[in-house]
Formats: sequence, C-alpha cells, structure tokens
Amino acid sequence: MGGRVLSVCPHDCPSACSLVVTLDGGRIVDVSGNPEHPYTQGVICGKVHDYAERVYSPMRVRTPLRRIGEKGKGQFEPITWAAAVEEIAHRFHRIIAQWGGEAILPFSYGGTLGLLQFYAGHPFFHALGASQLDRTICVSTAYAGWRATVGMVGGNDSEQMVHSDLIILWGINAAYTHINLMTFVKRSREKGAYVVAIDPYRTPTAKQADEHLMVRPGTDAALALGLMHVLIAEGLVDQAYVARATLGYAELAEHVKAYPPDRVAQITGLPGEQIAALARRYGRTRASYIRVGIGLSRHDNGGMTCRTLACLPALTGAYAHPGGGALLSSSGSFPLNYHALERPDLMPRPVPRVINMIHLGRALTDPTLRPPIRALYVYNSNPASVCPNQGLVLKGLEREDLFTVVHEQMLTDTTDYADIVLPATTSMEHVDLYKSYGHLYLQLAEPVIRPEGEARSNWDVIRLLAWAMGVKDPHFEKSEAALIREVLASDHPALEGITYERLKAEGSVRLGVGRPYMPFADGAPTPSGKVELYSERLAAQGFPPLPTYTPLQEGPESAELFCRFPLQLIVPPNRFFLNSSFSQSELLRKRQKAPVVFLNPEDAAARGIVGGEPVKVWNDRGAAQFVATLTDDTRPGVAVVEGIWWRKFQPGGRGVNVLTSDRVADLGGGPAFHSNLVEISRA
Ligand SMILES: Nc1nc2c(c(=O)[nH]1)N[C@H]1C(S)=C(S)[C@@H](COP(=O)(O)OP(=O)(O)OC[C@H]3O[C@@H](n4cnc5c(=O)[nH]c(N)nc54)[C@H](O)[C@@H]3O)O[C@H]1N2
Ligand SMILES: Nc1nc2c(c(=O)[nH]1)N[C@H]1C(S)=C(S)[C@@H](COP(=O)(O)OP(=O)(O)OC[C@H]3O[C@@H](n4cnc5c(=O)[nH]c(N)nc54)[C@H](O)[C@@H]3O)O[C@H]1N2
Ligand SMILES: [Mo]
Repeated sequence: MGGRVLSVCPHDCPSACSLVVTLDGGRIVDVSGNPEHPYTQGVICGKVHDYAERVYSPMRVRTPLRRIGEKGKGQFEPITWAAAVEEIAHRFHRIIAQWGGEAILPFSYGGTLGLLQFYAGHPFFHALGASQLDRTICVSTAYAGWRATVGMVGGNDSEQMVHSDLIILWGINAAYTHINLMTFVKRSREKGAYVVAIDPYRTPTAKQADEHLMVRPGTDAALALGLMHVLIAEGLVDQAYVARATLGYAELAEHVKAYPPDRVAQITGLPGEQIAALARRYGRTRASYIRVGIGLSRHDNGGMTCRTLACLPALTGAYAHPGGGALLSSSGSFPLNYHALERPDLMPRPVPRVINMIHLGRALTDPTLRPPIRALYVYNSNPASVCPNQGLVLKGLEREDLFTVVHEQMLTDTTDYADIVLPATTSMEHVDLYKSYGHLYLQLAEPVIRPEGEARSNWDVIRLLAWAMGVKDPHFEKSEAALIREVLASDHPALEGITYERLKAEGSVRLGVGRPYMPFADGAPTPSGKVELYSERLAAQGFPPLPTYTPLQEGPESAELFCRFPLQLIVPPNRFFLNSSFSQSELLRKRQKAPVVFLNPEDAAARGIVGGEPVKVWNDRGAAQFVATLTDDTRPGVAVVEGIWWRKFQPGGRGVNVLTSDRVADLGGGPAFHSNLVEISRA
C-alpha cells in the first residue's frame, strides 16, 4: 500500500476530522487534515498530525498478555489469542454460575467514537445479563440540562457562525478542544464579529477573543439570569419569537427580577457594568451565536447551568436567525438506528441493575453490593486515569478477587491492573462509521494499514467471545458492512440518500437537514413543542421549573470545607493529550512539559510558593504533585490543572483525579469534575 488515502479521526472530540493519510510500503508516514472537507478545511491538531507515532508506539499492546506480577505493576507474559479467549470464557462462566450475570461489569467510553467499535460490547454484555453501565462521565449532565429547555441535543450549525455579528464562547476552550471551531470564529471576526469568551481562566481561546469574562467557577447560571434581567428590563426581547416559540415567558420575567447586575456581580466576581454591557450587546444583536462547551456542566449545578444558557437565544429570537442561535452539541441531530447497535432487547427481564460509571471505585469496593462485581471488562477507556476519586478506583482495581480484562491499544494505567490484556486495533486498522458532536457530517473510514501485531477490533473480539461463550444470536454473525447498512436505515428524512455505498465513495456526507440549519426557529421538540423557559417536566422530577442558580456543593459557600481548603480547583483538558489518550507519547509529553498547576501570584505568595517548583495539591480525597506555574491568567482563589497525565508519569504515582469527587451533579448523573476545593503547599 502506498499513496494518499482518506480516514477519519476517531477521538472523542467535536471536530471528527477528515484525514489524509500518506502511506509508504504499507506504513503510515504522514497524517494531515483533508483540505476538501467543509468542516476540517485542512486543519488538524498536533496530536493527530503525529499519528504515526501513536500507531507504531513502543507502548502499543501487540499480543494478548497474562499478568505475572502484582496488580498495578504491569508485568505480563505474552499468550495466544486462543488461550486468552478460553481463559476469559472460563472465568466468566464460573462467575455467572456462582454470582449471576450482574457480577460482570463492562466498562467503556470514548477511546473511539466510531459507532461500531463504541457499541461493540453492548449486545454481548446485554446477552450475558451483565450489570449495565450508565455512561455519564462526559455529557450526561450537560445534555439533560439542554434537553430540558429545547427537547433535543442539537442547535444551530456552527458553520453559520460566519454570518454572526456576536459570538460567545461560553465554557469552551476551543483553541485546545475543538480547533476547527476556531476556523469559523476567526473568519467571522475578520468580517467584524465581536467575540466574547466566558471562562474562569484566561485560556488560549479567551486570548483570541475581544473580551473575556473571568467568571467564578460554577456561577454561570447566575450570569445568564443577570443577562436575562437586563434584556427584559430594557425591552431587548423579541416578543414575536417569544410568543410563537416559547413557553413560560411571564413566569421567567418575574423570576429574573431577583438578578440585577449588581447582585450577579457579587455572585460571579465580574463587574456589574461588564454584565450589563454584555446584556445590551446581546440584546441588540440578532446574529448572535453562543457556543456552549461541556466545561461549565462539570459542576454540581452544571445541568441547570446548561438549561439556563439555552434560554438566552429564545429571548432575543436568535434561534431563528441564520447567523444566530446556540449549540452545545450536534450529537442529537444524527437520527441513526441506534437500536441495531445497542440491542437492549437481548437483555434478560427484569433488566440487570445499572451502575453509574463515575461510581466505579464505589462499585468495586462496596462490601454491601449484591452480587459483588467479580469481573471487569474494560475497552475504549482508561478508568484508572480518567475516573473521579482515583484513590478509590485504584483500591478497587487492586482487589485480588476481581478478574479484570482490558482491551487496549496502549499499556495504560488501567492495563497495569489487568489479569488479561487484549491488543486493540486503531482506527487506521479497522472500519467504522462516525457521526460528530460538533458538525453535521456522517463519515466512513476503512482500514488503511494492516493491524499491528495481533491487534483485533472491538467488534472482532466481541464476536470471538460470543462464540466462545455460546451466545448465539444472529447479531454476532453480521459483517461490519451489514451492520453499517442497518444503522443508516432509520427511515429518517435527514438520512435519505445516505447509503453505505455513497459513504464508501465520498467518505463524508452532510445530513439532509438543509441550510441554514435552525432547529428551534419556530419551537422545539419538548413536550409543549416550545422552547421551555418554564418546564413542567423538571418540576415533576422535583427540580425548579424555571432556570435557577444554586451555589456549588463544594465551593466557597461550603463554610467548613472552605476554611480548610480555600482554593477552587478546575481540571479542564490540555492541548497535547485527549483526556488520558496520548499520555503514552514521549513526544507529546515533552511538548506538554510536565503536570502543572496554574496559580495566581497572590495565592502563591501567601503560601511561599515560587514558580517552577514542585507543589503538593491536596484535599480529603488525596494528594498529587504538580509543578507550580504562577500566572494572572487565573484569578486569586482559583487553581487550574490542565489535562490527565497517566499516574505512572506523574511524580508520586497519583494523577489529578485523586483530587476530584465522584459526587453526582444535579441532572443526568454526570460528575462535578470542576467543583473541587483544595489546598496547595510546597512539596
Ligand atoms: N486537546 C484536547 N481536546 C479535547 C479533549 C482533550 O482532553 N484535549 N477532550 C475532548 C473531550 S472528551 C471533550 S468532552 C471536549 C471538551 O471540551 P469543552 O467543551 O471545551 O469542555 P472542557 O474542555 O471540559 O471545558 C472547557 C472550558 O470550561 C471551563 N470551565 C470550567 N468551569 C467553568 C465554569 O464554571 N464556567 C465557565 N464559563 N467555564 C468553565 C474550563 O476552564 C475550560 O476552559 O473536548 C474534546 N477535545
Ligand atoms: N481530571 C479530568 N478528568 C476527566 C476529564 C477532564 O477534563 N479532567 N474529562 C472527562 C471526559 S470529558 C471524558 S470523555 C473522559 C474520557 O475518558 P476515556 O473515554 O477513558 O478517554 P481516554 O483517556 O481517551 O481513554 C480511552 C482509551 O481507549 C483506548 N482506545 C482507543 N481506541 C480504542 C479501540 O478501538 N478499542 C479499544 N479497546 N480501546 C481503544 C485508548 O488507547 C485509550 O487508552 O474522561 C473524563 N475525565
Ligand atoms: Mo468528554
């Protein structure tokens, strides 16, 4: 194989880039962005540009492995696929016989967003009667909040931003986490658009904006209510849109009287004039586009915050303007046949219990859990690094009576605890179908190289295991092409004419949703058919029916805790890793330099901390070591740790998630990764 071929970036990122892969002698020599793709436009991130380094990494798992050392040490001997599959089937059978299917827990998330590989395990573990995993770690809270207002996980197309006069990047560090969005932001700004970033620290995205609001963490709902207060008080509301497309305006107008800018200033730490000025600017601009990141949802009050933000474009009518509106994620705009992938019908009745993935540590260590978890099957995820409350997760993974299988591309923090490690293919070595949570294109990528070593795809391995365990359903005999055809056959008009053959020929096809795409121009798919400023559904679940600001459970208002741990810590992504993926790369670790904590010079001085020296960051959950970087890019009282370094590359062997809590946020069961109180001292 030689020449240039198309592929798709599989990583958990809204860009879902179209890639051009250059091959020489059957090996990848270069990866670049596809210049022909309307969203990628030839731009990709540094991580994926060096993808050959990942595919051929010395950290890759190339054969099945069996543990020969202590759990956590990562010492293995190679074994054959036949031996590995036989051992897994044997252990699973024994566990099911003694404890029942629920004693097995599959654990997976976003290693690849390719739909076949993402959902590969669902039908198999359903058929075994295994515990169900609630996959909440990323978007559940944000999506639950967004849906409460507009009924679906979607919004105006980001490509339309080129027609915007005002862009608000709210809790999204797109310069790191979604660089292709910045292509449209920059183009719009060149045409005169005013760009605002709202983030607790001055991110690279904030540095490219015209204005930055350095909001206190977890107070965005108050900020949005303050904006609404001014919009309504000063008559900047689009009454025609409100009348035709919303529900509950009168109640909302009464409710936001309690949020004048001076009160909101005290809550958010922003000047009242800045709040009022932004409200006026927003109120006078119909072509105003709000791009909401998932970041601000990772708080105790994050669901309600996302719900509140989704109300703003309904007050100004921006949802109905081609350059206006808002977007949190485009995921719900893809009307695929997910049933064919998930196969919930294969579950026994009554259906097995559900375990929230952010409670992995609790589930593995809870002595009262019946049946206990006796087997853990991990794929597409690195829970030892990415889960909150790392201390408890590692304690669970250390259990001698837990049989752990990890299907992985790399020798991660989690494989260190495995009894059996299975080698996984990369997206360059298997076929898959990709949607996106940032744009509206469906893409297909076929393998461009042969699998490294003995690597197999998730779909292949699950079929092997199903066969070995005698799980007989026609699902496990389907070819990948047959499954992709089924997934596309949902009979939804947005998928009309999008076939497997067409995707094979064109690589990428835009959903048939029209342009401009304004799903809430005249209402929204909520129970009332309107954008719900007032939500009966939330009220019925015991939540406030109107958008509401509630202080953080773990924040400055937590008096006792705040005395001992007076710094708020947020833990957003860094530039060169993707969650914990790419931490294996020596090249990218060098670019990322070290696990670092950003600290305001005032906070550092109060603790005698000098920039560049190692510091200990701790709270009641644990402690980890970072290098202090002193900067007024963050405000006094707020510390920032970007990215997830594998614990084995972090001095002291503990990563950032030893500090984060497994507390569940207000809606959707997701984590409050950014609601942490800590103290910092010289190491
Ligand atoms: N380079 C890189 N890219 C990535 C990832 C990565 O790890 N590295 N991760 C990928 C994944 S899985 C996801 S889900 C997306 C996430 O990408 P985004 O949607 O951008 O969300 P986050 O990066 O979690 O957070 C974005 C910003 O929210 C800010 N933030 C935290 N708390 C608050 C708050 O209370 N209010 C406000 N206004 N802002 C707050 C953080 O400081 C951060 O700058 O990115 C994807 N892309
Ligand atoms: N402190 C802190 N913690 C966080 C976050 C944060 O911002 N800060 N972000 C959170 C978010 S948004 C998310 S989405 C989660 C992400 O958590 P995870 O989904 O666990 O993400 P990754 O760390 O990227 O780990 C994915 C693993 O899957 C493997 N993999 C990739 N492709 C395949 C495949 O085809 N088959 C198999 N078997 N394996 C594959 C990769 O090698 C990698 O080790 O982390 C969360 N944790
Ligand atoms: Mo995520």
